[in-house]
Amino acid sequence: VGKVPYWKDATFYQIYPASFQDSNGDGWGDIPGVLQRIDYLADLGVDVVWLCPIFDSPQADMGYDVSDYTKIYAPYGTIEDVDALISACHQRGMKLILDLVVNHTSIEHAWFKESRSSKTNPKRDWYIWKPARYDANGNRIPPTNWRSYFAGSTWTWDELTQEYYLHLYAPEQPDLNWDNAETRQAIYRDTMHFWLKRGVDGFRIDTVNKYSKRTDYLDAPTTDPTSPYQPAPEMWCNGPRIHEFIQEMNHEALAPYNAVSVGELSNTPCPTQVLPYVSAAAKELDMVFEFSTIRLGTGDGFGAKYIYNPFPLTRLKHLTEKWTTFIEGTDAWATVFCENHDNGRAVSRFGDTSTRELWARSAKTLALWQTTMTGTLFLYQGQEIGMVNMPPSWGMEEYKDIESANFYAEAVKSGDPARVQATVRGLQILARDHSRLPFQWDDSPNAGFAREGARPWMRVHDNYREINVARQLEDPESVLEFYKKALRMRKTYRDVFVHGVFRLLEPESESLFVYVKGADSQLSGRRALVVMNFSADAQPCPDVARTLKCDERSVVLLSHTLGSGATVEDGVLQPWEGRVYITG
Ligand code: TEU
Repeated sequence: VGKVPYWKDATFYQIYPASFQDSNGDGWGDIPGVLQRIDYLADLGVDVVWLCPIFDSPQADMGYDVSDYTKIYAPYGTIEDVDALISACHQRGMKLILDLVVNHTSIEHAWFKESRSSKTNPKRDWYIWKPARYDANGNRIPPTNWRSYFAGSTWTWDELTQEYYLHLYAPEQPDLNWDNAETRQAIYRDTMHFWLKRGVDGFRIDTVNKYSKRTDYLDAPTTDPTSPYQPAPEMWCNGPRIHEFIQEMNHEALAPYNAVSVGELSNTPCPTQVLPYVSAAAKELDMVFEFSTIRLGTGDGFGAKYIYNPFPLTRLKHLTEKWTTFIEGTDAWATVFCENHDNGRAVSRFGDTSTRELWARSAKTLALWQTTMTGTLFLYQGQEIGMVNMPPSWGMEEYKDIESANFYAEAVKSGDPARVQATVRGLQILARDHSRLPFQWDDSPNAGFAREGARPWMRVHDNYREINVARQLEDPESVLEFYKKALRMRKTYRDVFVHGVFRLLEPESESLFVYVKGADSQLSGRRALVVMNFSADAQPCPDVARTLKCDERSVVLLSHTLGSGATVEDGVLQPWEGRVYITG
């Protein structure tokens, strides 16, 4: 591997600031709290910190509704705190990236307040306004039948000027009109230039494929007869001018600062539509998140997102293969992740939490999977200690997310008890809330997230005394210590893990996840064999380990210590056991 940009080899760590560390007892995490924990991140092996939105916001969608891009939401701290965090990261050789949310603003943003004030306001065209339609009975209906991501219409009627405005997400998140060049310039100036000049190193770019909408505003075909509103992502994802806009953004606001970028690409088929965004020659984005793996188990179509859809291991393997190998022979780059703030916890979804032992083993085996894959690795806070979903015994009142609340309300409104039950079950596995529970630092009241007596904004998990950082730091066999080892292994053999080719073996197995990583595409040089048992039963170790001459000496990492007297050559993989061998 020759000289490559730092972000390819880097381990990124996503912080959800409201839930990471509260420093002042208000039950809401803050930037001084992140500063207190910065050495923890450095020790873990983090290279780049990604901070979810900290900007001023009425918090209709946890800060993904920004009312001022240049101010910090007061409970998070001050702009000086951000400066201090930038320095603290840089002093430790780490970088800091912020979340750029510019598909939409909050309704409280000054631009929207102006835009909605009159049809002739100079900023009217900065958002997307359309007149009403009327049905056969003369009732006013929205300009199109589109369903928003958070349920209901994508259009909200504004009494003052008697028009609808577009919002792909909540009514509190009106979409900016990127077709207006003045709007785009304001976005670059007020968000990107502002923060890059202050020293941040780049951005995770929210909903990056939705800036360009189709302009014909057609109704979507009816796929959900129970609702007046229909899924219509083809109307606003990967639209006609999207690549022009992102190239412009890169040219005017990323490249001049050498800023790193990772864009969020939902609803984008891989590889055909993904490649144009991340091909280096296109000069658009350094990296993107493609969602097919992390969406496993979600129901088909928008409205059914929380109707859980079980999937076989072969599906997980197939998607992993597809998303990893699509870059081979191209100038594009991939990302590796299995958690973020919009999905349930990986160990609860892909692992096994039925016993303490299986929880630990499967959390480590998932760590092996992630740390051996090609591309830039992203970890989400708490993943490294195996944090799990909320207990199923918790009621709906513990779910605070707007999306969970709206999907639940929609199910209740349907009057169909089976749908309510299925939605609750789906939310217990998939809700965005699970990953937003307070971080579990230690066994003190409030898990060390907030001081004793504080009231955390979300309930602390019942299991915080068993699963927490302090306890895992003392235990060399803990999930946390395992992550550290696996991250070091990833760096040591970066040629095979970060940069290598991927060849899936045993593709039909529903229990084993086995692959070879090679430093070269002929697999003639250094190789790694990754063998993982994704099941709670012991499995015969595949013959390939022998064929590739993998033996005890070539094992570099084991997910758990073998029982006394056992050796890796016994030919048996214990439940949820994972092994990595290096040969060649
Ligand atoms: O998410 C964008 C998005 O389309 C989905 O991936 C998201 O997970 C949501 O569940 C759709 O149903 C981004 C942010 O990550 C998310 O937290 C925000 O709510 C959203 O944008 C709006 O800004």
